[in-house]
Amino acid sequence: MDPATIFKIITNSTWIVTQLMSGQSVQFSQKNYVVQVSEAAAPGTILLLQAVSPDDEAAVLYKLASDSASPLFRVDAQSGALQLLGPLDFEYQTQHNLTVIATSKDGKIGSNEAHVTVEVLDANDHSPIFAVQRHEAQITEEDNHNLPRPVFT
Ligand SMILES: [Ca+2]
Repeated sequence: MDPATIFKIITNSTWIVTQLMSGQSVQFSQKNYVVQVSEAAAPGTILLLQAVSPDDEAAVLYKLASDSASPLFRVDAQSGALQLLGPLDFEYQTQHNLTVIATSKDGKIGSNEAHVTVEVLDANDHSPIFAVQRHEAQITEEDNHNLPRPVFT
């Protein structure tokens, strides 16, 4: 066999393998997602992840990777909705990095993962502080001189 033919066979095999590999796993619409959420946000869906299986577009299940387990987040297995479960705290953590895994329901097709960066936005969540700690005024009950008059000046 001449070298050109051998080269052609190798190239074709590589191409076929590449095609099989890419065609046989669930594919996310993006490899990396970034979402910004205010620390004042109420619990609920903050992002919708989307992955398709080359076999059947509906047969994809989503889950958080075990190292991304957190009491603050969950991923809905069916819809791919990333949900916020509790309050975020910018002062405590400004960013959360999560890995979401998509698998095919029948398990015949390879799973895939996407990375989600949740950026926490600061909100003014401190209690208001009065410059003067106590506001006091004395009003004498029977004193009806110069009314009305200011109590605080
Ligand atoms: Ca804050």
